[in-house]
Amino acid sequence: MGRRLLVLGALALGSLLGLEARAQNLLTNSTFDANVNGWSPLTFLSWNGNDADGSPSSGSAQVRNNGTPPVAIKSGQCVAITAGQTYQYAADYFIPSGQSDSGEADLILSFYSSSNCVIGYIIGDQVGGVLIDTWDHLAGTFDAPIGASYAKVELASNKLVGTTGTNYYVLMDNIFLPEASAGLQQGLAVAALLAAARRRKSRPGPGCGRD
Ligand SMILES: [Ca+2]
Repeated sequence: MGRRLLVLGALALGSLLGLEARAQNLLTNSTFDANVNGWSPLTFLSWNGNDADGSPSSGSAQVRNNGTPPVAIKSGQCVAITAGQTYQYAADYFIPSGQSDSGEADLILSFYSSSNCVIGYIIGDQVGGVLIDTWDHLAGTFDAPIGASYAKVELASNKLVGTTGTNYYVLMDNIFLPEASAGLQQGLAVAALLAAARRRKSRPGPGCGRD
């Protein structure tokens, strides 16, 4: 039985890793190939030709912050999610040097019960980075709480120290919020396969009483 379970587990893991690789991004215009359409508000957002992967045919989103520190300026997308599932979120960021203000690039994940992602806030999570003049990666994982039906992913230019009115800005690219988590689905699928194998083992059919 041990060998059968091992094979089943390996097959399940292989197929599930494939699922993760194919996981659909719930966000639109996440690589900013030509513009920043689809993100809101657009007031402090503009397209920048500096692409995280160095692609000449893509760019990134520039998030400007001319507020009085400490203050974060954000732009995001609201998408439907499933309560109880585990969600990963990730992005690349770049903070240019030579700015008179200092801060960080933040990626924020917030869960809501309402479809407008304005009212019905339940809980949120965020990751941030402060490296200068290099593309760096941000990533986090969070369980969608009971009662949540929508999630908002926001790009934020977070000015921590500086002067009022100065346009501190960060670039963000490759924003990723995959569909319901591979991790949890993988665990459930493996458990189901192992349970099925155990049921078959305990209910021998004609001519197959032993493994
Ligand atoms: Ca890009």
